[in-house]
Amino acid sequence: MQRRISLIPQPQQLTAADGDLDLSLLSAIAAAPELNPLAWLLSDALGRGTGLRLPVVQSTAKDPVEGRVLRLSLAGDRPEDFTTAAEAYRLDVTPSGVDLTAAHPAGIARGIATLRQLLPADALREAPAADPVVPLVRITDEPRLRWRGVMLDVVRHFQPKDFVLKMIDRAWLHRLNVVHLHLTDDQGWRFEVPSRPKLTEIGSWRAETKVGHARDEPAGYEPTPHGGFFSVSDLREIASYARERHIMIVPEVNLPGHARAVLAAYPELGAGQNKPVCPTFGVFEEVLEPTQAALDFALEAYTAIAEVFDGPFIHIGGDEVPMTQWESSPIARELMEREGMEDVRGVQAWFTRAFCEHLATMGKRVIGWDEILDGGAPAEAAVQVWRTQAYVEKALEAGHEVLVSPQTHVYFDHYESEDPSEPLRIHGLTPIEKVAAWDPAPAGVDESRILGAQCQLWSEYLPNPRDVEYAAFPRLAVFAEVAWTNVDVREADPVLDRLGVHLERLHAMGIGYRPLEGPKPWQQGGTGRYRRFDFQFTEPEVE
Ligand code: TNX
Repeated sequence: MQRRISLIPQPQQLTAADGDLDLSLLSAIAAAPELNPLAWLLSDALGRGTGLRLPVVQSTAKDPVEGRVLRLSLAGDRPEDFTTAAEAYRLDVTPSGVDLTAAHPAGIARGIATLRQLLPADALREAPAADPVVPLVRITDEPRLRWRGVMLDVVRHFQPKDFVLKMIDRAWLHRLNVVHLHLTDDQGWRFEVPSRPKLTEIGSWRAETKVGHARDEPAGYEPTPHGGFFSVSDLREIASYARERHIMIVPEVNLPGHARAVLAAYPELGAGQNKPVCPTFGVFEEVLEPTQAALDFALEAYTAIAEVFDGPFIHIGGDEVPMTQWESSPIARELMEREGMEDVRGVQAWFTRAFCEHLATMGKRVIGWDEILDGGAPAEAAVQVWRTQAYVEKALEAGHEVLVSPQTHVYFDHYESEDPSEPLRIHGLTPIEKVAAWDPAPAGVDESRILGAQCQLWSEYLPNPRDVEYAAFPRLAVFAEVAWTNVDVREADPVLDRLGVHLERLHAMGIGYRPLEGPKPWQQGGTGRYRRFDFQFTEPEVE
Protein backbone atom coordinates (compact mmCIF):
# COMPACT_ATOMS: atom_id res chain seq x y z
CA MET A 1 0.00 0.00 0.00
CA GLN A 2 1.18 3.51 -0.80
CA ARG A 3 1.72 5.61 2.28
CA ARG A 4 -0.75 8.38 2.80
CA ILE A 5 0.42 11.85 1.89
CA SER A 6 -2.13 14.50 2.63
CA LEU A 7 -1.84 17.62 0.50
CA ILE A 8 -4.39 20.32 -0.34
CA PRO A 9 -4.86 20.92 -3.23
CA GLN A 10 -4.28 17.34 -4.32
CA PRO A 11 -1.57 17.27 -7.01
CA GLN A 12 -2.63 15.79 -10.34
CA GLN A 13 -0.09 12.93 -10.06
CA LEU A 14 1.63 11.71 -6.95
CA THR A 15 3.68 8.58 -6.36
CA ALA A 16 5.08 7.96 -2.91
CA ALA A 17 7.99 5.67 -2.05
CA ASP A 18 8.94 4.25 1.34
CA GLY A 19 11.22 6.41 3.39
CA ASP A 20 11.96 10.04 4.11
CA LEU A 21 14.60 12.55 3.25
CA ASP A 22 16.16 14.54 6.04
CA LEU A 23 16.79 17.96 4.50
CA SER A 24 19.53 18.67 7.02
CA LEU A 25 21.69 16.23 5.00
CA LEU A 26 21.60 18.68 2.08
CA SER A 27 24.31 21.26 1.58
CA ALA A 28 22.39 24.03 -0.14
CA ILE A 29 19.54 25.23 -2.27
CA ALA A 30 21.01 25.22 -5.77
CA ALA A 31 19.02 27.56 -7.96
CA ALA A 32 19.09 28.91 -11.47
CA PRO A 33 19.93 32.64 -11.27
CA GLU A 34 16.42 33.69 -12.17
CA LEU A 35 15.07 31.62 -9.27
CA ASN A 36 17.28 33.29 -6.70
CA PRO A 37 14.45 35.28 -5.03
CA LEU A 38 12.24 32.18 -4.71
CA ALA A 39 15.19 30.17 -3.42
CA TRP A 40 15.71 32.67 -0.61
CA LEU A 41 12.01 32.69 0.21
CA LEU A 42 12.16 28.91 0.53
CA SER A 43 15.35 29.03 2.58
CA ASP A 44 13.74 31.58 4.88
CA ALA A 45 10.53 29.56 5.32
CA LEU A 46 12.52 26.39 6.09
CA GLY A 47 14.71 28.29 8.50
CA ARG A 48 11.80 29.74 10.44
CA GLY A 49 9.87 26.51 10.89
CA THR A 50 12.72 24.02 11.30
CA GLY A 51 15.87 25.97 12.12
CA LEU A 52 17.57 24.56 9.04
CA ARG A 53 19.52 27.37 7.37
CA LEU A 54 20.27 26.30 3.81
CA PRO A 55 22.44 28.73 1.85
CA VAL A 56 21.40 29.55 -1.70
CA VAL A 57 24.04 28.83 -4.35
CA GLN A 58 23.90 29.49 -8.04
CA SER A 59 23.52 26.55 -10.33
CA THR A 60 23.09 26.44 -14.11
CA ALA A 61 22.54 23.64 -16.62
CA LYS A 62 26.10 24.21 -17.88
CA ASP A 63 27.67 24.52 -14.50
CA PRO A 64 25.50 22.56 -12.05
CA VAL A 65 26.26 22.32 -8.36
CA GLU A 66 26.97 18.69 -7.55
CA GLY A 67 26.12 16.73 -4.44
CA ARG A 68 23.04 16.42 -2.28
CA VAL A 69 21.11 19.63 -2.72
CA LEU A 70 17.64 21.04 -2.97
CA ARG A 71 17.69 21.93 -6.65
CA LEU A 72 15.41 24.52 -8.27
CA SER A 73 15.68 24.48 -12.05
CA LEU A 74 14.02 25.84 -15.14
CA ALA A 75 13.65 23.47 -18.06
CA GLY A 76 11.87 23.43 -21.40
CA ASP A 77 10.32 26.18 -23.49
CA ARG A 78 9.05 28.99 -21.38
CA PRO A 79 5.25 29.22 -21.40
CA GLU A 80 3.47 32.56 -21.49
CA ASP A 81 2.73 34.22 -18.15
CA PHE A 82 -0.62 33.46 -16.59
CA THR A 83 -1.19 30.10 -18.25
CA THR A 84 -1.68 26.76 -16.55
CA ALA A 85 1.56 25.59 -18.21
CA ALA A 86 3.43 28.42 -16.45
CA GLU A 87 2.36 26.97 -13.11
CA ALA A 88 3.20 23.35 -13.87
CA TYR A 89 6.06 21.79 -11.90
CA ARG A 90 7.70 18.49 -11.08
CA LEU A 91 8.88 17.69 -7.59
CA ASP A 92 11.12 14.70 -6.91
CA VAL A 93 12.19 13.84 -3.41
CA THR A 94 14.70 10.99 -3.48
CA PRO A 95 17.40 9.81 -1.06
CA SER A 96 19.85 11.92 -3.02
CA GLY A 97 18.06 15.22 -2.75
CA VAL A 98 15.13 17.34 -3.87
CA ASP A 99 14.59 18.33 -7.48
CA LEU A 100 11.99 20.96 -8.25
CA THR A 101 11.70 21.71 -11.95
CA ALA A 102 9.38 23.93 -13.95
CA ALA A 103 9.32 25.73 -17.26
CA HIS A 104 8.46 29.07 -15.62
CA PRO A 105 9.31 30.56 -12.21
CA ALA A 106 5.59 30.55 -11.36
CA GLY A 107 5.72 26.74 -11.45
CA ILE A 108 8.61 26.80 -8.98
CA ALA A 109 6.53 29.03 -6.69
CA ARG A 110 3.73 26.44 -6.74
CA GLY A 111 6.14 23.56 -6.17
CA ILE A 112 7.59 25.33 -3.13
CA ALA A 113 4.08 25.51 -1.68
CA THR A 114 3.71 21.75 -2.15
CA LEU A 115 7.13 21.09 -0.62
CA ARG A 116 6.17 23.13 2.44
CA GLN A 117 3.08 20.96 2.89
CA LEU A 118 5.23 17.82 2.67
CA LEU A 119 7.06 18.95 5.81
CA PRO A 120 5.48 18.28 9.21
CA ALA A 121 2.65 20.72 10.00
CA ASP A 122 4.75 22.28 12.76
CA ALA A 123 7.27 23.43 10.15
CA LEU A 124 4.72 26.13 9.28
CA ARG A 125 5.36 27.84 12.59
CA GLU A 126 7.35 31.05 12.90
CA ALA A 127 10.11 29.54 15.02
CA PRO A 128 11.81 26.15 14.83
CA ALA A 129 9.32 23.49 15.94
CA ALA A 130 9.76 20.54 13.57
CA ASP A 131 12.43 18.39 11.96
CA PRO A 132 13.09 19.19 8.31
CA VAL A 133 11.96 15.81 7.04
CA VAL A 134 9.89 15.10 3.93
CA PRO A 135 8.59 11.82 2.47
CA LEU A 136 10.11 10.37 -0.69
CA VAL A 137 7.73 11.28 -3.45
CA ARG A 138 7.39 12.18 -7.11
CA ILE A 139 4.79 14.78 -8.00
CA THR A 140 3.83 16.01 -11.47
CA ASP A 141 1.38 18.82 -11.25
CA GLU A 142 -0.41 21.55 -13.17
CA PRO A 143 -3.54 23.51 -12.27
CA ARG A 144 -6.84 22.89 -13.95
CA LEU A 145 -7.76 26.60 -14.03
CA ARG A 146 -5.65 29.62 -14.90
CA TRP A 147 -7.15 32.01 -12.31
CA ARG A 148 -7.60 30.70 -8.77
CA GLY A 149 -8.39 33.62 -6.55
CA VAL A 150 -9.58 34.95 -3.26
CA MET A 151 -11.18 38.35 -2.84
CA LEU A 152 -10.65 40.34 0.32
CA ASP A 153 -13.06 43.21 1.03
CA VAL A 154 -10.98 45.82 2.87
CA VAL A 155 -13.77 48.41 2.67
CA ARG A 156 -16.79 47.38 4.68
CA HIS A 157 -14.31 46.74 7.44
CA PHE A 158 -10.76 47.82 6.89
CA GLN A 159 -8.30 44.94 7.04
CA PRO A 160 -4.79 46.02 8.01
CA LYS A 161 -1.83 45.62 5.69
CA ASP A 162 -0.12 42.90 7.72
CA PHE A 163 -3.26 40.81 7.37
CA VAL A 164 -3.34 41.40 3.61
CA LEU A 165 0.25 40.14 3.46
CA LYS A 166 -0.72 37.11 5.55
CA MET A 167 -3.56 36.34 3.20
CA ILE A 168 -1.14 36.52 0.27
CA ASP A 169 1.04 33.96 2.05
CA ARG A 170 -1.92 31.72 2.75
CA ALA A 171 -3.07 31.98 -0.85
CA TRP A 172 0.46 30.94 -1.83
CA LEU A 173 0.48 27.92 0.47
CA HIS A 174 -2.80 26.78 -1.15
CA ARG A 175 -1.42 27.29 -4.66
CA LEU A 176 -3.87 30.08 -5.42
CA ASN A 177 -2.49 32.69 -7.79
CA VAL A 178 -4.78 35.72 -7.44
CA VAL A 179 -5.62 38.00 -4.54
CA HIS A 180 -8.36 40.42 -5.51
CA LEU A 181 -8.53 43.51 -3.29
CA HIS A 182 -11.92 45.21 -3.11
CA LEU A 183 -10.64 48.74 -2.39
CA THR A 184 -13.59 51.10 -2.77
CA ASP A 185 -17.25 51.03 -1.90
CA ASP A 186 -20.03 53.02 -0.23
CA GLN A 187 -18.48 52.53 3.22
CA GLY A 188 -14.99 53.77 2.42
CA TRP A 189 -12.24 54.57 -0.05
CA ARG A 190 -9.18 52.59 0.93
CA PHE A 191 -6.20 53.78 -1.09
CA GLU A 192 -4.30 56.98 -1.54
CA VAL A 193 -4.67 58.87 -4.81
CA PRO A 194 -2.17 61.73 -4.35
CA SER A 195 -3.99 64.08 -6.73
CA ARG A 196 -7.30 63.59 -4.88
CA PRO A 197 -6.51 64.02 -1.18
CA LYS A 198 -10.14 64.24 -0.07
CA LEU A 199 -10.69 60.63 -1.09
CA THR A 200 -8.68 59.59 1.92
CA GLU A 201 -9.15 62.67 4.17
CA ILE A 202 -12.92 62.33 3.97
CA GLY A 203 -13.68 59.11 2.13
CA SER A 204 -11.54 56.67 4.09
CA TRP A 205 -13.54 56.69 7.32
CA ARG A 206 -17.09 56.75 8.60
CA ALA A 207 -18.38 58.24 11.81
CA GLU A 208 -20.50 55.29 12.87
CA THR A 209 -21.40 51.73 11.87
CA LYS A 210 -24.62 49.75 11.93
CA VAL A 211 -24.83 47.40 14.89
CA GLY A 212 -25.89 43.87 13.98
CA HIS A 213 -27.39 43.08 10.59
CA ALA A 214 -28.26 45.99 8.28
CA ARG A 215 -31.81 44.64 8.08
CA ASP A 216 -32.14 44.46 11.84
CA GLU A 217 -33.42 48.03 12.02
CA PRO A 218 -33.90 48.51 15.77
CA ALA A 219 -30.27 47.61 16.47
CA GLY A 220 -29.08 51.17 15.79
CA TYR A 221 -25.58 52.56 15.19
CA GLU A 222 -22.36 52.39 17.14
CA PRO A 223 -20.83 55.88 17.16
CA THR A 224 -17.22 54.70 16.92
CA PRO A 225 -15.40 55.97 13.82
CA HIS A 226 -14.12 53.25 11.51
CA GLY A 227 -11.58 53.67 8.77
CA GLY A 228 -8.17 53.16 7.26
CA PHE A 229 -6.47 53.23 3.90
CA PHE A 230 -3.33 52.08 2.14
CA SER A 231 -0.76 54.71 1.23
CA VAL A 232 1.03 54.47 -2.10
CA SER A 233 4.00 52.92 -0.28
CA ASP A 234 1.70 50.34 1.36
CA LEU A 235 0.33 49.43 -2.06
CA ARG A 236 3.83 49.11 -3.48
CA GLU A 237 4.80 46.82 -0.64
CA ILE A 238 1.71 44.65 -1.18
CA ALA A 239 2.46 44.53 -4.90
CA SER A 240 6.02 43.43 -4.44
CA TYR A 241 5.17 40.93 -1.70
CA ALA A 242 2.70 39.28 -4.06
CA ARG A 243 5.04 39.48 -7.05
CA GLU A 244 7.77 37.60 -5.16
CA ARG A 245 5.31 34.74 -4.67
CA HIS A 246 3.98 34.88 -8.24
CA ILE A 247 0.58 35.94 -7.01
CA MET A 248 -1.32 38.46 -9.08
CA ILE A 249 -3.01 41.28 -7.20
CA VAL A 250 -6.20 42.38 -8.90
CA PRO A 251 -7.14 45.77 -7.46
CA GLU A 252 -10.79 46.75 -7.69
CA VAL A 253 -11.94 50.34 -7.94
CA ASN A 254 -15.68 49.95 -7.96
CA LEU A 255 -17.39 52.56 -10.16
CA PRO A 256 -19.81 54.10 -11.19
CA GLY A 257 -22.03 52.67 -8.42
CA HIS A 258 -21.18 51.86 -4.78
CA ALA A 259 -19.97 55.48 -4.83
CA ARG A 260 -21.04 56.94 -1.50
CA ALA A 261 -17.47 57.37 -0.22
CA VAL A 262 -16.38 59.12 -3.44
CA LEU A 263 -19.39 61.40 -3.30
CA ALA A 264 -18.86 62.23 0.36
CA ALA A 265 -15.42 63.52 -0.68
CA TYR A 266 -16.38 65.05 -4.05
CA PRO A 267 -20.16 65.63 -4.06
CA GLU A 268 -19.93 67.54 -7.34
CA LEU A 269 -19.34 64.23 -9.16
CA GLY A 270 -22.83 62.98 -8.28
CA ALA A 271 -26.43 63.98 -8.72
CA GLY A 272 -27.85 63.82 -5.23
CA GLN A 273 -27.49 65.80 -2.05
CA ASN A 274 -24.42 65.51 0.11
CA LYS A 275 -24.40 62.38 2.21
CA PRO A 276 -21.73 61.04 4.52
CA VAL A 277 -19.64 57.92 3.95
CA CYS A 278 -22.18 55.16 4.37
CA PRO A 279 -22.51 53.73 7.91
CA THR A 280 -24.55 50.66 6.93
CA PHE A 281 -24.64 47.95 4.28
CA GLY A 282 -26.74 47.22 1.22
CA VAL A 283 -27.26 48.76 -2.22
CA PHE A 284 -27.54 52.55 -2.39
CA GLU A 285 -28.77 54.67 -5.24
CA GLU A 286 -25.85 57.13 -5.40
CA VAL A 287 -23.89 56.86 -8.66
CA LEU A 288 -21.46 59.03 -10.57
CA GLU A 289 -23.16 61.43 -12.97
CA PRO A 290 -22.09 60.70 -16.55
CA THR A 291 -20.11 63.92 -16.91
CA GLN A 292 -16.62 64.57 -18.22
CA ALA A 293 -15.58 65.57 -14.68
CA ALA A 294 -16.74 62.22 -13.26
CA LEU A 295 -15.03 60.35 -16.06
CA ASP A 296 -11.80 62.32 -15.53
CA PHE A 297 -11.95 61.45 -11.85
CA ALA A 298 -12.48 57.75 -12.54
CA LEU A 299 -9.65 57.60 -15.06
CA GLU A 300 -7.35 59.33 -12.59
CA ALA A 301 -8.15 56.73 -9.94
CA TYR A 302 -7.60 53.87 -12.38
CA THR A 303 -4.33 55.37 -13.53
CA ALA A 304 -3.13 55.65 -9.94
CA ILE A 305 -3.89 52.02 -9.13
CA ALA A 306 -2.72 50.64 -12.49
CA GLU A 307 0.65 52.33 -11.98
CA VAL A 308 1.25 50.46 -8.74
CA PHE A 309 0.04 46.95 -9.58
CA ASP A 310 1.82 45.49 -12.56
CA GLY A 311 -0.53 42.55 -13.19
CA PRO A 312 -2.52 42.39 -16.42
CA PHE A 313 -5.97 42.98 -14.88
CA ILE A 314 -7.74 45.90 -13.25
CA HIS A 315 -11.17 45.29 -11.72
CA ILE A 316 -13.69 48.06 -12.41
CA GLY A 317 -16.47 46.70 -10.18
CA GLY A 318 -19.72 47.68 -11.87
CA ASP A 319 -22.02 45.62 -9.64
CA GLU A 320 -25.38 46.71 -8.30
CA VAL A 321 -25.61 50.05 -10.10
CA PRO A 322 -29.14 51.33 -9.55
CA MET A 323 -30.58 53.26 -12.52
CA THR A 324 -32.84 55.51 -10.44
CA GLN A 325 -30.64 58.61 -10.34
CA TRP A 326 -29.80 58.40 -14.05
CA GLU A 327 -33.47 57.91 -14.92
CA SER A 328 -34.25 61.35 -13.54
CA SER A 329 -31.00 63.09 -14.44
CA PRO A 330 -31.04 65.68 -17.25
CA ILE A 331 -27.31 65.04 -17.79
CA ALA A 332 -27.90 61.31 -18.25
CA ARG A 333 -30.84 62.02 -20.58
CA GLU A 334 -28.70 64.34 -22.66
CA LEU A 335 -25.97 61.69 -22.93
CA MET A 336 -28.53 59.09 -23.96
CA GLU A 337 -29.85 61.35 -26.72
CA ARG A 338 -26.40 62.26 -27.94
CA GLU A 339 -25.31 58.62 -28.07
CA GLY A 340 -28.64 57.29 -29.33
CA MET A 341 -29.15 55.06 -26.28
CA GLU A 342 -32.60 53.65 -25.76
CA ASP A 343 -31.98 52.04 -22.44
CA VAL A 344 -30.66 53.87 -19.37
CA ARG A 345 -28.36 50.91 -18.78
CA GLY A 346 -26.40 52.29 -21.71
CA VAL A 347 -25.08 54.90 -19.27
CA GLN A 348 -23.24 52.22 -17.31
CA ALA A 349 -22.00 50.78 -20.62
CA TRP A 350 -20.68 54.26 -21.49
CA PHE A 351 -18.58 54.25 -18.31
CA THR A 352 -17.48 50.65 -18.85
CA ARG A 353 -16.31 51.38 -22.39
CA ALA A 354 -14.36 54.46 -21.31
CA PHE A 355 -12.68 52.51 -18.47
CA CYS A 356 -11.73 49.71 -20.88
CA GLU A 357 -10.31 52.08 -23.48
CA HIS A 358 -8.33 54.01 -20.92
CA LEU A 359 -6.89 50.97 -19.20
CA ALA A 360 -6.02 49.41 -22.57
CA THR A 361 -3.74 52.40 -23.21
CA MET A 362 -1.92 51.36 -20.02
CA GLY A 363 -1.64 47.77 -21.25
CA LYS A 364 -4.31 46.52 -18.85
CA ARG A 365 -7.33 44.32 -19.31
CA VAL A 366 -10.56 45.06 -17.53
CA ILE A 367 -12.60 42.67 -15.45
CA GLY A 368 -15.98 43.62 -14.01
CA TRP A 369 -18.86 42.02 -12.08
CA ASP A 370 -21.54 40.43 -14.24
CA GLU A 371 -23.77 43.53 -14.14
CA ILE A 372 -21.48 45.06 -16.78
CA LEU A 373 -23.24 42.67 -19.16
CA ASP A 374 -26.61 44.27 -18.53
CA GLY A 375 -25.91 47.35 -20.61
CA GLY A 376 -23.22 45.64 -22.68
CA ALA A 377 -19.42 45.71 -22.41
CA PRO A 378 -16.54 45.39 -24.88
CA ALA A 379 -15.87 41.70 -25.58
CA GLU A 380 -12.27 41.95 -24.35
CA ALA A 381 -13.51 42.76 -20.84
CA ALA A 382 -13.56 39.67 -18.64
CA VAL A 383 -16.71 39.10 -16.61
CA GLN A 384 -16.79 37.89 -13.02
CA VAL A 385 -20.08 36.08 -12.60
CA TRP A 386 -21.53 36.08 -9.10
CA ARG A 387 -25.29 35.99 -9.59
CA THR A 388 -26.40 32.79 -11.35
CA GLN A 389 -25.04 30.22 -13.77
CA ALA A 390 -27.23 31.81 -16.47
CA TYR A 391 -24.85 34.78 -16.50
CA VAL A 392 -21.96 32.45 -17.27
CA GLU A 393 -23.76 31.45 -20.44
CA LYS A 394 -24.79 35.01 -21.20
CA ALA A 395 -21.19 36.23 -20.85
CA LEU A 396 -19.75 33.40 -22.93
CA GLU A 397 -22.32 34.02 -25.67
CA ALA A 398 -21.34 37.69 -25.74
CA GLY A 399 -17.71 36.62 -26.28
CA HIS A 400 -16.29 37.37 -22.82
CA GLU A 401 -13.92 35.27 -20.80
CA VAL A 402 -15.50 34.38 -17.48
CA LEU A 403 -14.34 34.20 -13.90
CA VAL A 404 -16.82 32.11 -11.95
CA SER A 405 -17.68 33.13 -8.38
CA PRO A 406 -21.24 32.04 -7.70
CA GLN A 407 -22.64 33.41 -4.45
CA THR A 408 -24.26 30.03 -3.91
CA HIS A 409 -20.90 28.23 -3.60
CA VAL A 410 -17.95 30.52 -2.98
CA TYR A 411 -19.24 33.51 -0.99
CA PHE A 412 -17.52 32.78 2.29
CA ASP A 413 -19.39 35.61 4.02
CA HIS A 414 -22.41 33.25 3.96
CA TYR A 415 -23.38 31.02 6.88
CA GLU A 416 -21.41 27.80 7.23
CA SER A 417 -24.13 25.77 8.93
CA GLU A 418 -27.64 25.96 10.31
CA ASP A 419 -26.32 25.94 13.86
CA PRO A 420 -28.00 28.84 15.72
CA SER A 421 -24.71 29.61 17.44
CA GLU A 422 -22.97 30.60 14.16
CA PRO A 423 -21.84 34.23 14.33
CA LEU A 424 -23.73 36.89 12.38
CA ARG A 425 -23.45 36.48 8.61
CA ILE A 426 -25.02 38.33 5.69
CA HIS A 427 -27.32 35.41 4.72
CA GLY A 428 -27.05 32.19 2.67
CA LEU A 429 -25.78 28.73 3.55
CA THR A 430 -22.46 27.47 2.20
CA PRO A 431 -21.25 24.50 4.21
CA ILE A 432 -17.84 23.13 3.35
CA GLU A 433 -19.37 20.01 1.77
CA LYS A 434 -21.07 22.22 -0.81
CA VAL A 435 -17.73 23.80 -1.74
CA ALA A 436 -16.14 20.34 -1.97
CA ALA A 437 -18.83 19.11 -4.35
CA TRP A 438 -18.61 22.11 -6.65
CA ASP A 439 -17.40 21.90 -10.24
CA PRO A 440 -16.44 25.37 -11.47
CA ALA A 441 -16.63 24.32 -15.12
CA PRO A 442 -19.23 21.59 -15.47
CA ALA A 443 -19.65 19.57 -18.68
CA GLY A 444 -21.17 21.64 -21.46
CA VAL A 445 -19.29 24.81 -20.55
CA ASP A 446 -16.42 25.78 -22.86
CA GLU A 447 -13.58 25.47 -20.33
CA SER A 448 -11.13 27.29 -22.59
CA ARG A 449 -13.19 30.49 -22.05
CA ILE A 450 -13.36 30.05 -18.28
CA LEU A 451 -10.58 32.17 -16.82
CA GLY A 452 -10.93 30.47 -13.50
CA ALA A 453 -12.68 30.59 -10.16
CA GLN A 454 -12.62 32.85 -7.14
CA CYS A 455 -13.94 32.83 -3.58
CA GLN A 456 -15.08 36.02 -1.84
CA LEU A 457 -14.64 37.44 1.64
CA TRP A 458 -17.04 40.37 1.85
CA SER A 459 -16.55 42.04 5.19
CA GLU A 460 -19.84 43.71 6.14
CA TYR A 461 -20.05 41.23 9.02
CA LEU A 462 -16.38 40.31 9.27
CA PRO A 463 -15.09 43.25 11.30
CA ASN A 464 -11.63 41.86 12.16
CA PRO A 465 -8.99 39.54 10.73
CA ARG A 466 -10.09 36.84 13.22
CA ASP A 467 -13.61 36.96 11.77
CA VAL A 468 -12.23 36.77 8.23
CA GLU A 469 -10.15 33.74 9.21
CA TYR A 470 -13.15 31.96 10.66
CA ALA A 471 -15.15 32.58 7.49
CA ALA A 472 -12.27 31.72 5.17
CA PHE A 473 -10.82 28.59 6.73
CA PRO A 474 -11.01 25.76 6.04
CA ARG A 475 -13.44 26.52 3.18
CA LEU A 476 -10.66 28.32 1.30
CA ALA A 477 -8.51 25.17 1.31
CA VAL A 478 -11.33 23.17 -0.21
CA PHE A 479 -11.94 25.92 -2.74
CA ALA A 480 -8.25 25.83 -3.69
CA GLU A 481 -8.53 22.11 -4.41
CA VAL A 482 -11.65 22.59 -6.51
CA ALA A 483 -9.92 25.26 -8.60
CA TRP A 484 -6.60 23.40 -8.95
CA THR A 485 -7.35 19.69 -9.14
CA ASN A 486 -9.03 17.83 -11.99
CA VAL A 487 -12.37 16.28 -11.12
CA ASP A 488 -11.27 12.64 -11.57
CA VAL A 489 -8.29 13.17 -9.26
CA ARG A 490 -10.50 14.88 -6.69
CA GLU A 491 -12.95 12.02 -6.77
CA ALA A 492 -10.23 9.41 -6.24
CA ASP A 493 -9.32 10.88 -2.82
CA PRO A 494 -11.98 13.27 -1.52
CA VAL A 495 -10.61 16.50 -0.10
CA LEU A 496 -12.72 16.30 3.04
CA ASP A 497 -10.81 13.14 3.99
CA ARG A 498 -7.56 15.09 3.82
CA LEU A 499 -8.73 18.00 5.95
CA GLY A 500 -7.65 16.57 9.30
CA VAL A 501 -3.94 16.99 8.61
CA HIS A 502 -4.60 20.31 6.96
CA LEU A 503 -6.29 21.71 10.05
CA GLU A 504 -3.07 20.97 11.93
CA ARG A 505 -1.28 23.16 9.40
CA LEU A 506 -3.82 25.96 9.85
CA HIS A 507 -3.44 25.63 13.60
CA ALA A 508 0.35 25.77 13.36
CA MET A 509 0.00 28.99 11.38
CA GLY A 510 -2.17 30.46 14.12
CA ILE A 511 -5.25 30.77 11.91
CA GLY A 512 -8.54 31.08 13.79
CA TYR A 513 -10.33 28.60 11.54
CA ARG A 514 -13.77 27.12 12.06
CA PRO A 515 -13.60 23.57 13.44
CA LEU A 516 -15.55 21.10 11.29
CA GLU A 517 -17.89 20.33 14.19
CA GLY A 518 -18.86 23.98 14.66
CA PRO A 519 -17.68 27.17 16.33
CA LYS A 520 -15.75 27.11 19.59
CA PRO A 521 -17.57 29.01 22.35
CA TRP A 522 -15.53 32.14 21.68
CA GLN A 523 -16.28 31.92 17.97
CA GLN A 524 -20.05 31.79 18.45
CA GLY A 525 -22.36 34.71 17.83
CA GLY A 526 -23.58 34.75 21.42
CA THR A 527 -26.58 36.86 22.33
CA GLY A 528 -25.13 40.30 21.66
CA ARG A 529 -24.41 42.25 18.51
CA TYR A 530 -22.94 39.25 16.64
CA ARG A 531 -25.88 36.92 17.25
CA ARG A 532 -27.19 35.05 14.26
CA PHE A 533 -29.82 36.92 12.22
CA ASP A 534 -31.81 35.19 9.49
CA PHE A 535 -34.17 36.50 6.87
CA GLN A 536 -35.53 35.15 3.62
CA PHE A 537 -32.82 35.45 0.98
CA THR A 538 -33.65 35.02 -2.68
CA GLU A 539 -31.10 34.79 -5.43
CA PRO A 540 -31.33 37.40 -8.17
CA GLU A 541 -33.05 36.35 -11.37
CA VAL A 542 -31.74 36.56 -14.89
CA GLU A 543 -33.65 38.96 -17.10
C1 TNX B 1 -23.16 41.43 -3.28
S1 TNX B 1 -21.08 40.39 -5.16
C2 TNX B 1 -22.23 42.40 -3.56
C3 TNX B 1 -21.42 42.98 -2.47
C4 TNX B 1 -21.81 42.43 -1.13
C5 TNX B 1 -22.05 40.94 -1.25
C6 TNX B 1 -22.35 40.29 0.05
C7 TNX B 1 -21.18 41.82 -5.58
C8 TNX B 1 -20.55 42.09 -6.82
N1 TNX B 1 -21.84 42.72 -4.82
O1 TNX B 1 -21.51 44.37 -2.49
O2 TNX B 1 -20.79 42.70 -0.22
O3 TNX B 1 -23.13 40.72 -2.14
O4 TNX B 1 -22.41 38.90 -0.06
